[in-house]
Amino acid sequence: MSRPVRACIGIGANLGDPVAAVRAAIQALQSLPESRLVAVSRLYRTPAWGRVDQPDYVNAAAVLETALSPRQLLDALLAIEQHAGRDRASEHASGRWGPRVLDLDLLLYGERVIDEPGLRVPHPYLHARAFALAPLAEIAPDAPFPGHGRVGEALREVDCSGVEAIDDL
Ligand code: A4P
Ligand code: MG
Repeated sequence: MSRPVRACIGIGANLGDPVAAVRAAIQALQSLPESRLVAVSRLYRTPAWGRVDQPDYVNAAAVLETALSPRQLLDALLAIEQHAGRDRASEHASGRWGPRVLDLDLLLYGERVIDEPGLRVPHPYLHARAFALAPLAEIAPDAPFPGHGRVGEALREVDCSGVEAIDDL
């Protein structure tokens, strides 16, 4: 195994049973090859961002130590989404940032900056999204966030109203 890198994953869901979907995604992350799950945040209830005419989301974040390349990791995340029953065809009918049964985003991959077709890291909207930064800052406040200092610093720049950890689980 080549030298592992710390990768940060954002998890989100707002259709069906979102709490169960997020938990199942965490289980699936635990089983990824050449990877070790090193931290998982609490689950958060968050107001929908981007398009507000949809249910609240459940969001969480995870940190993996992985020897997978960024592209291999993204492909593995997309496979987990698909396994969860995500149907991109019907989602595209409802438009960008619409509701979904499970969404996994590669938020950070060490300190790498990647801009390739189908793969951008850091995730292009991470700096603007309290629903992703709040769970991530819970487990990795000092993670480097290229272009924005560290995760904890970026969190202080966003509006976190309505983003709340779910305690009664
Ligand atoms: N892609 C490129 N870079 C990445 C990356 N770093 N991580 C490509 C993940 N995917 C990446 O993804 C479309 C394609 O982006 C993937 O096939 C991959 O090749 P998608 O999930 O279908 O995204 P989308 O809906 O077309 O747009 P976008 O901006 O990627 O949506 P997001 O970021 O997934 O956001 N509000 C709350 N409160 N909580 C949420 O979790 N999520 C969304 C969706 C909107 N509002 C939300 C939430
Ligand atoms: Mg996504």
